[in-house]
Amino acid sequence: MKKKLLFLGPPGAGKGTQANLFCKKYGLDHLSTGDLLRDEVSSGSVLGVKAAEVMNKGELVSDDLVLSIVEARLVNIHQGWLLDGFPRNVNQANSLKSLLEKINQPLEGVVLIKVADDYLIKRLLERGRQDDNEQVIINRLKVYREKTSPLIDLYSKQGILEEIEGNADIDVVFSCIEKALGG
Ligand code: B4P
Repeated sequence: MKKKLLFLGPPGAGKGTQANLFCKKYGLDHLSTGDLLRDEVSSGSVLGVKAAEVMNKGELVSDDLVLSIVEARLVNIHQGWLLDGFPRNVNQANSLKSLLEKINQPLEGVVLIKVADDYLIKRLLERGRQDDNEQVIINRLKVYREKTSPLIDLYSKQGILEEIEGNADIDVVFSCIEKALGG
């Protein structure tokens, strides 16, 4: 089973849901930039207040902040890790590449979880997090298409991309991911 992984997909595709299950079963460290940013927001720090403003509009938080959070965590993990929600644009992907070269831990697999927009909007409205209202969701989908989706081509060209249909029961999606990663 591959142990240095990245989960990619539109907002609400189930990256967090699947990453949690996968990390529990295979003992990987789950590094979710969304969760880490929400922790920063809850702490009430200056950075957290800034991040909340951006997240509540459905925009991406600054690359510098996200990168500093990821780098601080990743350098201390040696068993295996799963990046969830990072990278989210080409600049973050390039920074990740340099970081992984520096710590000599090459990326082994990228899982793209695909779900059509109609289902995503419905799921996120049902979840009802602070940034889950219709106008913000539509902006998050736009940001995903413009900034994150170019990464699909980038990882596909590297031959490490696995595409998974995410519009199915959670356990069915999980089995497909396991199979794709060699489980
Ligand atoms: P994230 O926290 O990454 O959240 P997400 O993309 O909205 O959701 P995810 O795909 O993880 O869906 P989940 O499993 O929860 O990002 C939030 C914000 O943080 C971003 O908009 C951005 O502002 C900021 N941010 C994060 N990373 C950043 C970065 N690298 N750079 C800059 N900014 C960054 O599932 C969603 C719902 O669907 C849940 O209710 C779940 O129960 C349900 N669900 C899951 N799988 C299902 C299934 N198979 N069937 C039915 N329902 C399902």
